[in-house]
Amino acid sequence: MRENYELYHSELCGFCHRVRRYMANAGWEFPLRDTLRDGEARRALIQGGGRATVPCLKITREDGQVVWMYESLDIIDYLESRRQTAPGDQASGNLHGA
Ligand SMILES: N[C@@H](CCC(=O)N[C@@H](CS)C(=O)NCC(=O)O)C(=O)O
Repeated sequence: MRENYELYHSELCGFCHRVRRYMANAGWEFPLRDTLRDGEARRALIQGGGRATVPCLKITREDGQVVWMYESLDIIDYLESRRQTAPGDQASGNLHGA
C-alpha cells in the first residue's frame, strides 16, 4: 500500500536530528514541518496527533487512514522496514535510489 509521509520536527531537538540523519543516509525525502517556526504545523500536530512532542511522523495511507507516530526510534524502525520490505510500494519520490 502506498503511503505518504511528513515529519513534524524542530531544528533544536536532538531526537529529531537522529531521524533526519537516518532519512538522509537512507535516501528518504519527504516534507519536514518545523513546529517551532511554523505555528500552523504545531497546531496540526496537536490536533492530529494529540500532543506537541517531536519528532512525529504523519503517515497517510492510500485508503485515507492517518497514523501519527511518535518516538524517534519507532519512526526509524518503521521507515527502515518500509524501505526493506516494500521498496516498490513507496509513494513515488519519497525514496530516492529504491
Ligand atoms: N523519546 C522521545 C523523546 C521526544 C522528546 O522528548 N521531544 C522533545 C523535544 S527534544 C519535545 O518535543 N518536548 C516537548 C513536548 O513533549 O511537548 C523520542 O525519542 O522521540
